[in-house]
Amino acid sequence: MERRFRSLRSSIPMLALLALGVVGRAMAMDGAPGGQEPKQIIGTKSVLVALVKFLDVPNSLEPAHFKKLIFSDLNGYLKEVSYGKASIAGDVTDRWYSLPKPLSSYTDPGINRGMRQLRFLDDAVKAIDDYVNFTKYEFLIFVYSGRDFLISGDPKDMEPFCSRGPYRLDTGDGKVSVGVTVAAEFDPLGPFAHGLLRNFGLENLYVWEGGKALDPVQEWDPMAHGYWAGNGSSPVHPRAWNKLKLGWIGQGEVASVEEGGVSTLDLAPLGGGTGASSPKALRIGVSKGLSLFMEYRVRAGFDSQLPGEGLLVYYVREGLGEGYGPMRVVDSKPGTPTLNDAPFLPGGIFQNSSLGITAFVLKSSGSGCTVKVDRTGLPPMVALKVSANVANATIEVDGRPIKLEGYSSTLALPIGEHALKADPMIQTGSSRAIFASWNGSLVANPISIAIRSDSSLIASYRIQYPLRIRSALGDVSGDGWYDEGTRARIRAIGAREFGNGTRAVFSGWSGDLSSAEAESEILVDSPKEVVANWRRQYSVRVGFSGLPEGSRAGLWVNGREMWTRVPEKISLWLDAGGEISLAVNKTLTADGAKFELVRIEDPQGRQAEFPTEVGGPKEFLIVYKKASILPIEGGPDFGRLVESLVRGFVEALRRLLEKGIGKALGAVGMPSAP
Ligand SMILES: [Ca+2]
Ligand SMILES: [Ca+2]
Repeated sequence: MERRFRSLRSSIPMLALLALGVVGRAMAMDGAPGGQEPKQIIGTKSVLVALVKFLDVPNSLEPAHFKKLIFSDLNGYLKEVSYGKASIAGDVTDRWYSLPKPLSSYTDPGINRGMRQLRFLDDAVKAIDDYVNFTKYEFLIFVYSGRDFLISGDPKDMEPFCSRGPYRLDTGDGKVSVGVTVAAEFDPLGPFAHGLLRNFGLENLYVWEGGKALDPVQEWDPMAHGYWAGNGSSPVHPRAWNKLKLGWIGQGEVASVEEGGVSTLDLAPLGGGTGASSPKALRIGVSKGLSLFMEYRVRAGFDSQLPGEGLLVYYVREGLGEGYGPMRVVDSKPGTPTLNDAPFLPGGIFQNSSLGITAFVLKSSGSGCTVKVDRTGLPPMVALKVSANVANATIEVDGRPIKLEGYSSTLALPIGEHALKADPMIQTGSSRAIFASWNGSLVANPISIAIRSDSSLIASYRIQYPLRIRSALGDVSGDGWYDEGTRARIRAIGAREFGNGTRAVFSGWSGDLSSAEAESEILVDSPKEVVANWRRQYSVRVGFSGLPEGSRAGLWVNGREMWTRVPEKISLWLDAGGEISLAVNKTLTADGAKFELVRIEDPQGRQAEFPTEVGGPKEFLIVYKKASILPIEGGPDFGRLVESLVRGFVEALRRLLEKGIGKALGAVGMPSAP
């Protein structure tokens, strides 16, 4: 429906001046320029709602509907937009009164529009005159049965109209001067509001140019398309210029800025009710008859169906007269065809360099808008707030270093391109900060930005903390700087040999981390220091001599036997300073022969003894020699005896052999002598 209203409304053709007042009855009905300038509308105005039906169009709605629509809804609208200064009261006729002719008599295209309207008015007045005392009312609202041509688009339907200011009517009660609104039975609130405001003297804001109706205001005033907001259910507020004329805004509620001056001021929402203490508009008298207005519009109350919100800027040229476009809205986004996005939002700049006026919208909220107006005519300056998430950062602006006061500083810069460079790194006590981005997303540094309005830039830094790893012996990795909150991986090489029979073995982390794992994680949420702990160990190497290659040789270490195959050595690492018990077998058997321990030697071949405490790297050679006879149980003395007995026996046999009994001896299988 909204679209249809729009297209119908904006296609209304230019119509001839209404020819009603041939003598002293100058009147302009809706759609035709003319009429009287408004007077102040303060207090309660008397209104008659007269219901009239065409001969051939029965009514559908009852008087009660209009009692609510006019004296509740329209009255509510009036009270809101006038901040309680104006209201209406009055009557609705007790029933529908019949017009003498059918609908077509009032829509006949063969008769000019003005004459049709006059015919309707005359017939309507006559239809109710016997029942109504016209002198009681300042405003007449005639409601005709059926539909509104502006909504239906059907040329058989009648089009509403209204007078600008009061209109003189001849009645049975004499001549009366009343505002006249004519609207359709099914019309929503909007057309009634529009009609009454025009009765108050406000002018239509369409511009008639080249035979076409242009709309330089669109949705932003009920005297333009704004009375159709919400499909006509929520006509918007008249703009401050109109409210000034009706006395709803006082001159004291309108701010101004002198030529050459700069001023920052708050504006209350135009529809914000009576409580707001800030000015409701800003008016700059530019030249005789030409003013620049600024007002703040938000979607609230009857402005709830506005197409947008923000600071509305418009020019008003007084005295142009209706139909010549006294009011022109400045489109903040001229790249889009409608004025729906016309208001300026925070960060937006209105500029008219030929008038030397610049306005910056600094901020806005539901309760107000802060605007800085500069009439110096100088190149406009804007405020740039530079912040950092670390204290006392230095930011270079156009090559000039600016040390921030704490976390932020505000600079005044001319509108245009500026280069900013943040310190790549800031050292702060035990931590440091690394530049990350501007405003959380732009990583370039330096950065070049176009600043058109008061802006802010935040340099974001990543905080880093040191992780120090102390290690007296072995190798470690992971020492360095980490982003705050990182889980750092640290690692100790399990063991490190020094090449001299000494090595270090990792035994765990201490300090800010307690762990036995050589590879560990630590949360870096502050400076951290970790100590890698190590045990020193010495190598003990034990070799064997005098034993056949491949034979098994053992070493007893703390009561447990380790063994090797000759000539491989036994090699072990022992904790420095520890007690140790080492031993070797006194006798061994290899290849069926017995070997007995001769002595323990050091690498220099000197007699040595096993240590009882690990005081350094050691190397030993265990010297065995082959025993002359098989081992016999019973002790070394007995053994030696047996050995000597065997030796004697063998010697005797050798002698016998030499005498020719060798074969017999070979069969015995005796071992050969060493
Ligand atoms: Ca009468
Ligand atoms: Ca636009």
